Amino acid sequence: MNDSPDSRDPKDQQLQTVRAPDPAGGPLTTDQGVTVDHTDDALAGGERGPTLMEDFHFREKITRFDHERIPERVVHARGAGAYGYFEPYESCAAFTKAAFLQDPSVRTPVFVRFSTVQGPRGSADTVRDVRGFATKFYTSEGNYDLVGNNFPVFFIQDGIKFPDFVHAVKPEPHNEIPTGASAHDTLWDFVSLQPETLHTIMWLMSDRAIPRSYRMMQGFGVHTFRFVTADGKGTFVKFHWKPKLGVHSLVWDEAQEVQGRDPDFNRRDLWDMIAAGHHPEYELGVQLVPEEDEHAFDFDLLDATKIIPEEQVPVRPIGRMVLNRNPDNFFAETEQVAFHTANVVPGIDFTNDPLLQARNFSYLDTQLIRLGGPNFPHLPVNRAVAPVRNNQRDGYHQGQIHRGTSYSPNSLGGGCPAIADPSDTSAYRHMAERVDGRKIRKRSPSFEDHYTQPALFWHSLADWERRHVIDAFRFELGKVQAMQVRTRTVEELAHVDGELAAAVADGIGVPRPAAVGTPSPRPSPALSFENNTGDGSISTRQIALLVTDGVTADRLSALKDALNGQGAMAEALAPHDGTVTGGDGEEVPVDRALPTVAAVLYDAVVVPDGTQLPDDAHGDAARRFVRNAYRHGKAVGGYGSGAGVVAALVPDAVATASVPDAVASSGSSTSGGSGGSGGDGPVVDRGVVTAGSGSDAFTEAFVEAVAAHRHWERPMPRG
Ligand code: HDD
Repeated sequence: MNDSPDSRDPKDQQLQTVRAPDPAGGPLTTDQGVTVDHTDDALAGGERGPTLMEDFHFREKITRFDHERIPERVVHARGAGAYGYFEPYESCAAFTKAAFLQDPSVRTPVFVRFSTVQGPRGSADTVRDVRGFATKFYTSEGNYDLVGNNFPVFFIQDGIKFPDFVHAVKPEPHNEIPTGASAHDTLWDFVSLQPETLHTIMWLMSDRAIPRSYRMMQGFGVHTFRFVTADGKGTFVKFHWKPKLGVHSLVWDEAQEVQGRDPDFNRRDLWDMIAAGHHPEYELGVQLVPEEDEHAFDFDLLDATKIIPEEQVPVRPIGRMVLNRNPDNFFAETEQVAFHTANVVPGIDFTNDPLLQARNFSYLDTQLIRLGGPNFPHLPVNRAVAPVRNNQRDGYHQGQIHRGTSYSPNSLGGGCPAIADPSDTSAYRHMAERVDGRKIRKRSPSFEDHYTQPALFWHSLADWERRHVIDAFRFELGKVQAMQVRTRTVEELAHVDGELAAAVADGIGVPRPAAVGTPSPRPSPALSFENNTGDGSISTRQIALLVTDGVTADRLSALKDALNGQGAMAEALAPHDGTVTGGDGEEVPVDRALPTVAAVLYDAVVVPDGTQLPDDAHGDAARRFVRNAYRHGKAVGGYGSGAGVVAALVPDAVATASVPDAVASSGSSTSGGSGGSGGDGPVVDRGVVTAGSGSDAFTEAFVEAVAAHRHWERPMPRG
């Protein structure tokens, strides 16, 4: 919470008026404000007697507890939220009159909720899944919700199929297995029968589905929306969020281990970074298509299973969003926030995308059951900053005291609230799009091509990304019991790419499908991770420095300072908390005890000069740490005697090639001492950086290896 009233944004000021009184301000009370002096024993008829009905404090306390839970979201139940602001780079008046997109000096408060889709509230963060990326802009013209995902496409084309899709992907109905995962029969049964899912399934099998951090993934509005100018001119628009830190993923093997080591991995990361002042930042970009070009594409703009390749219509940056404040209370804010695709402001309108049209019904409907009635817009996190005046009344949990009449027109209430004057350009007016047609239940033929864009995605990936996609298909389908479902899915994949289908078939024990004509569209480089690496910094990267008694203290602290100076978060990990004794007898502070963490929770590791890895459980833990970091493609560094330790731990191909001569001989796993002499290096091989001493050159090379995120050329665990 920002406690300085002057620096609070308008939303924070509003929230301040409803923050509960300071608990330190007086004694415990009941809900009625009656002071309580004893809350550990219920009122009873005698020391060993029955609890008395008249104990109103007991009854109130238990009743309130019994009613603490509300239904979780039917999808996107697991999430994490944060406040922040959005500011446009320049006026967007040429294509939209939306007030929050006009003035670069005006910051609009936002609340963002990130989520997984399939799992329940308590499920793990690092499952293979789509991530929700929902933003509520508290604009001066009312709330605007951009309820997007980290994929630019969706599984189905018409919202009427949403319950079918969700029933298929959710845990199986008889045993509620698996939690948070799509690797089961019903999802793949649905996919194999519903080719429109294929494009999004390709994204789901890619590393996009296991983001390293909510701060390192893109967001997409998915649908084609409409911008509208003050003079009523419409332009089709697709929204893109691009993270400043680039798009980065975990390795699947690692993601699975993180589920056990830290099920809160992504939400903890978001919270900790905001708390530490490393505010996540995203650029908002738009793809704009003039109305007259509506039919200029070989797909339908209204089809949410399609992207507009960025090479065809470039993404134009229009502003940035910074998340800088953690909520005060998870339930009150992150759980009770209610997004709705129909929360739009003047200047932003819908299209006839049938998925969007369905959503415009579903989100309002779901909040009524989830939040218990129609007054959820008054919940603090949902309240608009813009003034709200209307004749909506009563209902459960009415939190406001309305005065005067509640109908329109009225004369007794002075005609208030007045209807906006026709000349008032700030009023929301739907675009007067011409609608003309017969009532019909039929998918447009322009939605029929289900294979070209999955193939476009496939052909746009780097080799290592494709390997991961194949492995993911093999993993997921390998968990499917029904062989006919495996076979049917592979037959569908053959329409995307023959080699992909064959590679998957070989892994899951079904025949390779017969060759079919697969499309080979021109790749879209923007789809590959390799072209979304961000600012190339090591900001917020978690770097483990493995230390023990004997570590060379001055080099260690120079390295730590250098890494932290570039925004990384370097931590000294030792077998125990407290301090270790450096080579010259100095006390070296320990940030964390090694047994409480694991390599999968870090982005990189260094074995500094002087660190001892004896042949015991502590040494084993440290060795496992280095090997795991290596296996998952992370930067691994060693200098002085640490270079030898690294050499002994990582496979020969890397180690012997990369360790400077001067230190190769000191490379036993129990080596200590004060480091190598001469032949300083550094030597760099696929992200393994070794040097005779911890010089600035070592730091520089190591920073570069960390900035690369992962070194995919290394052999990685498959599956
Ligand atoms: Fe949805 C939640 C994103 C299609 C019905 N959806 C929800 C959330 C996100 C999305 C990010 C979580 C919001 C939060 O954090 O509270 N949904 C999408 C995207 C879609 C999409 C990007 C396709 C482009 N959704 C979709 C369809 C329907 C729904 C087609 C129904 C016809 N979605 C819901 C819902 C949820 C929801 C049932 C559950 C909780 C909630 O709304 O508030 O109404």
